[in-house]
Amino acid sequence: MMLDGCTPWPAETAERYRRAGQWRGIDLGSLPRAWADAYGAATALVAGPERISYDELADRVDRRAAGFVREGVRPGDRIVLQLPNVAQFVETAFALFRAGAKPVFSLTSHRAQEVRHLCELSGASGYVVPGLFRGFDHTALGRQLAAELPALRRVFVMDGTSGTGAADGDGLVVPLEKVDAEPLPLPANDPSDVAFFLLSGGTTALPKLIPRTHDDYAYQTRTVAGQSGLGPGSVYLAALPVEFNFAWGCPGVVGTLSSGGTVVLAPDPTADDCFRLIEAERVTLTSVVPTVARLWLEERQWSDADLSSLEVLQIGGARLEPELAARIAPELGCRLQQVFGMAEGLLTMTRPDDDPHAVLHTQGRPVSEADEVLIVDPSTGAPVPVGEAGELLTRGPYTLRGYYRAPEHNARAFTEDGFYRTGDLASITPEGRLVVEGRIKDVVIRGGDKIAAGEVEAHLVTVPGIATAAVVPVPDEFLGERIYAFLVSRAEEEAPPLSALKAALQERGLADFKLPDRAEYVADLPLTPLGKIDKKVLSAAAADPEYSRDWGQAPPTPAAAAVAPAPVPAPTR
Ligand code: J2J
Repeated sequence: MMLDGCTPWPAETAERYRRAGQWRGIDLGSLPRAWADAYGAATALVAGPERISYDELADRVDRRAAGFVREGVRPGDRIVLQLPNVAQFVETAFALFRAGAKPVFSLTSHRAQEVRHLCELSGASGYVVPGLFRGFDHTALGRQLAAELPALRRVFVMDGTSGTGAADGDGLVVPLEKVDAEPLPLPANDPSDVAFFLLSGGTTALPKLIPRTHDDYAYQTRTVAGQSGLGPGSVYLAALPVEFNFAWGCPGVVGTLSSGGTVVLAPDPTADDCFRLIEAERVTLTSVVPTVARLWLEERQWSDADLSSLEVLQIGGARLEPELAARIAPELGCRLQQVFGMAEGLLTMTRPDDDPHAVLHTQGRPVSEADEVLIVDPSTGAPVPVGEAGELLTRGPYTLRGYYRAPEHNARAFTEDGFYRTGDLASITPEGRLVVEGRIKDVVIRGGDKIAAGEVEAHLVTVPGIATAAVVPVPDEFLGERIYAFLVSRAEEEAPPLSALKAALQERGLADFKLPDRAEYVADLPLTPLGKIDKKVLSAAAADPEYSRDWGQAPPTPAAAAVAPAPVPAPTR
């Protein structure tokens, strides 16, 4: 039985995946103990000065799971999990699986807007926070949300950090280290039920939740780990935040642990930290977004770190320029693996035996023989000839059949026969390799972070003085894309400058990575023949200051006033 609000695979499809051995009836909560039985004293996790064996990890997971049960966490409960790359992330996620609860993975950069939405949508009964982290008081946010949302009964605060009113005895705030009790015999999870929720990169004003089942995620991680040749000698560096599907399960943390390897958690993806860890821990595999790869290449010229252990660098999450791709092997001394993926499911990767041209210019083949991929004309839905670009549609044993509690959106995001409309434009080579050509979804991919234009627009129009807002990506050499906002101000009211807009959005509690990089006021917005805002025209205008802002309409009304861009921030991924 699947959790209410989720869409199961049709029974005969599920049966097919079981018969083919893709779904093997695995409960993610049982994995740490199974791994301990297989790999015992070997090092599972390296986090800061700590080295945690498989035995120790399983013991901690058992104790924490019992601790959660003692704190009132019940099977089926949703718990928002917002921790950085620390051992507690891994321990807590598996302890929640073990207790039958369903973690909802949140980014540490999420603020009140995002976390409130995640708590509300999931009906979360708990929120796990890092206390005071990078200057933000997550415990205070937890208190505020608990006051607003009756379902939210506990805020669990990570060990060793502080925050407003941590553990002051009112029973709401509980230190994570106290979530610890004598192990209990706990019931197993139904492998076809939801294990946890990932956040969608989104296309709508409100982010969506992606239910991932025990069986589908176990299959994804096992398959990718197998294809990546992972084994007990492998050392995976989690350079990206572990709540990102790429770092958690592609093969990432879960795939590496399933193979008896060692996971090294990097506090952030900077070259300084990561090069030091690659050298010290003899890392063999890591995964980054193109922006991080570019930073590493720049830094490589100044660093004498020994990176000779690194065999494979996976790059994915955003378009990889062939020019950057070509620099990886010669300058970092490792093999490049291109990865195209999505929290919703489908993963494609280049393989070790692919010819060099395919590795540089394609995103490789789907990881499962059961992945079904269609390229269709976005307006008619008809398949396009091989080699031509169209919208990528997919279904398969680890691709969702519906977002959580989103029936109306699901009716648009899936075809009647269950294919997920990815919103990506792609083509397939005659050899069956995917080439990402662009996208039709209304999303900005800024250094690997996904920002739904509609979400930022919905916040911008709440700022006094703003009548209409349209957000589009603008190409950027360093981040790939930046966020460009076209705005129409209200007559008689002062048009707020970019700094005031950002301050207003931050004040509303929107995560920093979603703030516009540039704002331009225009007299009106261009419309398509159907009367929708013409984002193609706006994207062209954002990229070219000379582009006429009269949008081909008469009479021309310039009134454009560009505001200076922000300084380059460090990428969060
Ligand atoms: C162009 N665009 C890409 C690529 C993803 C592995 C790797 C990435 C993700 C991920 C992931 C791209 N070239 N190589 O979950 O396990 C864009 C597409 C896609 C969206 C999904 C994984 N790789 N993209 O990035 O859910 O637009 O997952 O639909 O964050 O990123 O974003 P997300």
